[in-house]
Amino acid sequence: MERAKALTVVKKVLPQARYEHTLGVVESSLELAEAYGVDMAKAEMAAIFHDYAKYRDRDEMQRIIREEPILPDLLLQYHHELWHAPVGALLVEREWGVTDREVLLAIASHTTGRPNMMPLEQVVFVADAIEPGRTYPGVEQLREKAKQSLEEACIAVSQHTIRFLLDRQVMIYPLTLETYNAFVQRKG
Ligand code: DGI
Ligand code: FE
Ligand code: FE
Repeated sequence: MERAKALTVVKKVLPQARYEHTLGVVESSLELAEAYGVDMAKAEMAAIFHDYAKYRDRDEMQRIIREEPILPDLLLQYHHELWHAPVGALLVEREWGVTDREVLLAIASHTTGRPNMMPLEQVVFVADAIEPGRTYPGVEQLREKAKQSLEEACIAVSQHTIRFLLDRQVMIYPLTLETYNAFVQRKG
């Protein structure tokens, strides 16, 4: 799909602020892809669609998770914020005919990461956290990390997410922890 067409598609399903976040993720993904030798067209497509399902009806997402054997039912026991990534990948394929497995994987893993994320997934995972519109405390350190090492940046993003969840005393999805463990192990 053309970049312009993809942007039109997501603009229709996202509120303005979320659309602007998406443009930021596109910008950061392109920078990271270029710096780390990742396919820039794929990075751009995954970034454009990464939050495609963010505002989908919760009951609809629940039904999709139940119906689709490839989506783990375990998701339903955790916060609905986790659903839009895997459901989004599925819907982007189903509704817009995006078939590139790597692009779909990058959309699916953008919230939790996953242990063996390929560089394209890492790019979107990190870009989502550091795009220019993000202003939370610590984002500047994450941006610096991302300039030095993509894998180190994945650890830092995982670490930041887990710390955020612990502080709020909410349940941590196992894959969120598995991502952190795998990247730390790989580094050592
Ligand atoms: O969609 P975005 O807001 O751009 O960002 P995101 O997809 O990375 O994350 C959405 C939310 O998901 C964020 O507020 C943190 C939350 N989240 C990430 N991992 C977990 C989680 N929430 C729970 N309860 N458990 C997790 O493991
Ligand atoms: Fe998201
Ligand atoms: Fe996002």
